[in-house]
Amino acid sequence: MFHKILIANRGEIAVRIIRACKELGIASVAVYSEADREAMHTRLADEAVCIGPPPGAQSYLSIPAIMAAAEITDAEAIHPGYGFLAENAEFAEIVIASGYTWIGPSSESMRTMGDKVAAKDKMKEAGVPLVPGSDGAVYEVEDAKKIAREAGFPVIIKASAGGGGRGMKVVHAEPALAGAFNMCQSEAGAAFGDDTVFIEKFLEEPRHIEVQVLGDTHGNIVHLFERECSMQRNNQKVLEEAPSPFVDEKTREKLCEAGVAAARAVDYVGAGTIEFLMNPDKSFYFIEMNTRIQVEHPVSEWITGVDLIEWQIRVAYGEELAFTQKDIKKKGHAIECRINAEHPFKFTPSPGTIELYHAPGGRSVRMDAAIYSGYSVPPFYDSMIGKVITHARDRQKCIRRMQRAIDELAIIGVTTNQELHRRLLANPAFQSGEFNIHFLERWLKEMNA
Ligand code: MV4
Repeated sequence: MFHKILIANRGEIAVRIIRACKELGIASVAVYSEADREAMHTRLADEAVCIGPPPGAQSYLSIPAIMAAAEITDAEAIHPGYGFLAENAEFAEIVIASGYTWIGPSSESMRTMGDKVAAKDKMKEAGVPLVPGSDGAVYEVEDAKKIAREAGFPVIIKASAGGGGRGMKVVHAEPALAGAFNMCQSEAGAAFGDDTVFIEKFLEEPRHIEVQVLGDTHGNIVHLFERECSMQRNNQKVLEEAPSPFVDEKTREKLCEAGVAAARAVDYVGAGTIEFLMNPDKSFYFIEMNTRIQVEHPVSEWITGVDLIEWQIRVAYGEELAFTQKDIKKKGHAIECRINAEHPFKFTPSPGTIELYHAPGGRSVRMDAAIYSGYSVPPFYDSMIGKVITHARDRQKCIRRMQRAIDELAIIGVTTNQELHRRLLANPAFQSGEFNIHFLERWLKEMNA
């Protein structure tokens, strides 16, 4: 096994990875910005190297600074976590070319999935269902019109280099198409240095459901069932759960099989997520693949008993998965509430010093966070400061347990979205499982009105 791993990240995910290293007997190296001298990941790792000034671009996104830290500490492998450089194929290539192990998929997998047109091409070949629309890139307004008429309005124009909600335009009728098409093209060129766009039928009331997969270097790929991720605002998930309350066993089988087929199509190694949109009639379509560990991975860990970070490390070392698909059983229900340092209804960031932190505990409650009493939340990064995860035999018990955990959580000194979670967990639409990607934004608007 590896003797030493460098974690190219911060916050709760850096802490999660350091904890996994300790349990595997692997030494950990934290990298930290000048704003993170007192951060939890800096303190918990066996070694810590300062990599630059607070802004991400000068620290957690600085490839030279991170490579230098790996060299001076003699680390053998680099775990990128999520965000920052996690889906940067060039970084993965530099890591490998410099003689380190990349704890993640091949740079080829990352590059294919990062290019949404190339990704959809591969998925088509693999028989994974795609949203009706253009077969590949669209370059001319006239072609865009033809494709949109065929698919039927509304349509959505997406940047091939975009993803995660960036570089998209919805068009409701033909008169708006040319303007939106040209705008999407030029904005994509400016934002990503690639003006390639494609067109899909716009699904109006879908759910966002994703499949967790795990592959090794021996050609084995398994899924860890699906996660329901529809509870979001501005493309930021707020609460996730597994399994999805909307997915029946027959749909689950097809969905998870499609997830494995998608991963197999790019010879996927490591932990990955296939995102699908699911219509009210339960038809589902691939939209993109995330080639990294995700924030919400603990809900999949809890319903399957698989430690995803441990297996990311093991398969990166070359180990074969110690279980097959039939060994992976789905047990009970898990929910994750993301705790953000922000106003619960205005969503304005609230950095500052945490005067008091008390984590919830008790049966089947997990808190993944990187905070402590006296810690100052820096203003330079994401507002997510932790996650509460609960598990129970069924969804209703899991909701009750989460309500209890959210009530127990105490964070004083910075404003958090704890009250949003309290209201959401009590909401009848959430409790019945009848919601889609629009629910949260509509509900917030309603509450304000
Ligand atoms: C869509 C869509 C409707 N129809 N594609 C947004 C994030 C990116 N992963 C894809 N997204 C969407 N693609 C078609 N053909 C609606 C969205 C979308 C969305 C998807 C998942 C979660 C939240 C969302 C919020 C707004 C729009």
